[in-house]
Amino acid sequence: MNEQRAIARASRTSGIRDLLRQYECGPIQLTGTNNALYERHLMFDNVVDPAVVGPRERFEAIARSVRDILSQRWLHTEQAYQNHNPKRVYYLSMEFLIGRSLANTIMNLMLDQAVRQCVDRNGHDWLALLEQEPDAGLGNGGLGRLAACFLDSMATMQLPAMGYGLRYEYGIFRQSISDGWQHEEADHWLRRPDPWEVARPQEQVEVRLGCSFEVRSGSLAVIPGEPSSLLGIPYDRPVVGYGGRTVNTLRLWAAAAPEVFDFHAFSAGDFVGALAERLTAESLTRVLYPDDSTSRGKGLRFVQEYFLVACSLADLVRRFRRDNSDWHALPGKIAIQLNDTHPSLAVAELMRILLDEAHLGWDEAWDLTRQTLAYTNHTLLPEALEKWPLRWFEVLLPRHLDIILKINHHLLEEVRARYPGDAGRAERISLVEEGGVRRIRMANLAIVGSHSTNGVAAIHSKLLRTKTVKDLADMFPDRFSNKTNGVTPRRWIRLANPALADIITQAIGDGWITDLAEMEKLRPLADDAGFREAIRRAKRDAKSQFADWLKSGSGVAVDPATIFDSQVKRIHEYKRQLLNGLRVVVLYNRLRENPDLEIAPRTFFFAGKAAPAYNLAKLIIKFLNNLAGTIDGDPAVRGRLKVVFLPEYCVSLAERLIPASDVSNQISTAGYEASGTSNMKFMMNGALTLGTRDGATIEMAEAAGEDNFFLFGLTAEQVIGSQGWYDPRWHYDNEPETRAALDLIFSDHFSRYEPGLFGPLRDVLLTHGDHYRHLADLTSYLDADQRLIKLYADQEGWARKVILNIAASGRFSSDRTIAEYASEIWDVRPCPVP
Ligand code: 26V
Repeated sequence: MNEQRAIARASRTSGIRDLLRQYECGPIQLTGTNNALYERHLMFDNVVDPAVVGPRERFEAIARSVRDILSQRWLHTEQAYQNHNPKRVYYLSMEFLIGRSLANTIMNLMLDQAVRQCVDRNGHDWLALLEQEPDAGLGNGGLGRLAACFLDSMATMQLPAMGYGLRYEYGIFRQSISDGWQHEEADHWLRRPDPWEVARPQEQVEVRLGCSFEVRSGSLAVIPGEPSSLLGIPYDRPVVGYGGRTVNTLRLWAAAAPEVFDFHAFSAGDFVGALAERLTAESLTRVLYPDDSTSRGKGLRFVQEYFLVACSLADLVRRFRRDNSDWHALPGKIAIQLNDTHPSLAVAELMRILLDEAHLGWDEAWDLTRQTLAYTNHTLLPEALEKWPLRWFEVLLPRHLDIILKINHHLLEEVRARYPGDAGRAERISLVEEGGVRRIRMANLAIVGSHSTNGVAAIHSKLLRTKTVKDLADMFPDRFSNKTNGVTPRRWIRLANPALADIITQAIGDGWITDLAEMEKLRPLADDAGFREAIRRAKRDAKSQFADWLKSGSGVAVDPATIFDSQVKRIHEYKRQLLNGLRVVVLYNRLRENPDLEIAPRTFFFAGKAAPAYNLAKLIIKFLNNLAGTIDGDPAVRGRLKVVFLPEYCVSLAERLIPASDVSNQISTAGYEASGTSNMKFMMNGALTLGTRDGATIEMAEAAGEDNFFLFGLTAEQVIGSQGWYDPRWHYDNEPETRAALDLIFSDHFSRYEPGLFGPLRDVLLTHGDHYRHLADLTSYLDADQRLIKLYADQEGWARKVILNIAASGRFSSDRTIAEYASEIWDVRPCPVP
């Protein structure tokens, strides 16, 4: 922690102002006068007259000007790393959910004041200009957003780190809602030139595959036995640390066909065929897989994962070899973190490089591989644990299969030696799942082939160790640890909620921005009436701003005087948006039964995407939308209850909604949500949590004190223990409010023109055993809700708890998480850029 504090202090002394002094165009000339950076970009990049440009050109010109300012610093950073040759971290991830970059980069460069002044002076609409930037939606949800927060923390803490990912042309699909149903549209976020990326074709790498591909009637077909190769073209994006001293790199790979033109096919008249090959190669990185729980049958996804691994390892080994002649130095110079099993082919690829290219012996290669790699698990859902058919390895990666089978051979020998006669254990630990289709278990490969395996919250790490991969944890207990997730306070407080950030800074100084533990200093201010009023005012303003934005963009009117109660995340049965829906139906029933009931008026916000093939999740979206429609149309509850399903949940929407929320719903079935990270963002922004004892919510409640949380429901042990006997019918038969809510839904009250529409919900909740325990938790959810509403009536008491929550949120900064990875897994230290 001391180290983290020192880093924090160092990065606060602004390096960027020195830089600007060196740079010919200081901040004042960023826009405005002749010859300023901005106008030069408009003139020379876009060839437009600055007097008549639209907002998109303005956005591009400002972004390019900002990039100019940081580019020198970006070069210096890489030079410092080359000069000092420190141990570096490489974060391999199939997803980086970055969102927008302009305002965040300007903030981290500490140029916000200067840019705002210039923009205002020119009479431009800053907010409209920011809206021109598309979200870089290169991820599905928590796992991808965590990777983006980690990059921010690593750069802020001046760690020599780099992210590696894929340059998807299409990010997570765009969601629209029509007649209550989700529709997916392609997110062509790169349609316009992206001002942040720098293509580096001179650093391309070649990836060899054991087969070829062709496009047959729209899908990719494999031609076995015909080896082929692909090119990986790197596109670099700057990652500016807070204070602007370090600018790290996120390197995204795009696939391309090798430049060898098939002259044979060409001269045989197959010009189109030869070009089609190019298109086939390029299609590999075309699109992000939008299903975050299963990869079954997705051959293209398997090739994508190998492509990421092969390109990144080739690149980082090339960099390592430039400065180090001895392969044995590898783990002293490089730490590779695998973000879930998605890049876990790295185990076999690094072995291949060390065996076939470095010509090391097996034992040496194995040692170096294990010491270099570390793996993070992000889910215990069995359907999300990757297992790839062995047949795919045979066709595409035969050498990797040899290596994996040899690793397995050694592993099973060790198991048999340590546990003689325990065939069941050997079968469970094996890297190969036998049965109809033989598959490689990627989590087992990642655990066996690395020196560290971690979960992302205490409860998750414990369940991982004691349940999901118990046999491996028994065998290698020292490899397992916990690293509770965190989020960056730069984007999630300072950028998203500047009014709150200013109030906090006025009270305790600005040290919290890079050392969130300082939030503790707010604790005594819970008893300060003036501070409580300031906090309340910030929330009121954020709510009004959100309401204005919603009204102007979509026409939907919400009342900022109502309690804003939010649940925003991917739609999944285990996250239980349906439980939240049932709560709303119960509250609605109470008002229908007793129209004079005094209740605090409330607005319930839902947002989130369903995987395109997850029909039940899509039906849940439809249900929530119908609930919204019916409640809107019912004069009995008008002005007292409102439900809003916000379409197209993304980083930018989270930045608007979270600061405006009073209540955060974190209500997964205990034991299923690995950590959650929106829970932390809500806490920092002064929302109180209604939640189950799951994921990091448990640690958040511990930090704030359980009386400052609204916890309810079964614990993970109780969920596991209820497996033999749980019967949702009991709740239906014995709880009048539960029964009335379900009866209302199944009477088609919310589906008047679509009778029977919600039959599948009845099946899930009553007929098929309610796997996720909705009915078991509904009454205690309502009790917790009641307690929360009671507190809301006492505005001073509410503000007190809000402050105590913000004060306790320090532990949930991704800086703390990264400090733990750096010292306990990576053994890397900051490398300050002079
Ligand atoms: C899995 C798959 C399966 C193959 C097809 C594509 C795909 C894409 C993503 C995933 C990952 C799902 C795991 C995940 O996102 N876990 C979330 O990680 C967060 C960060 O650690 C954590 O806060 C959430 O609780 C956890 O659900």
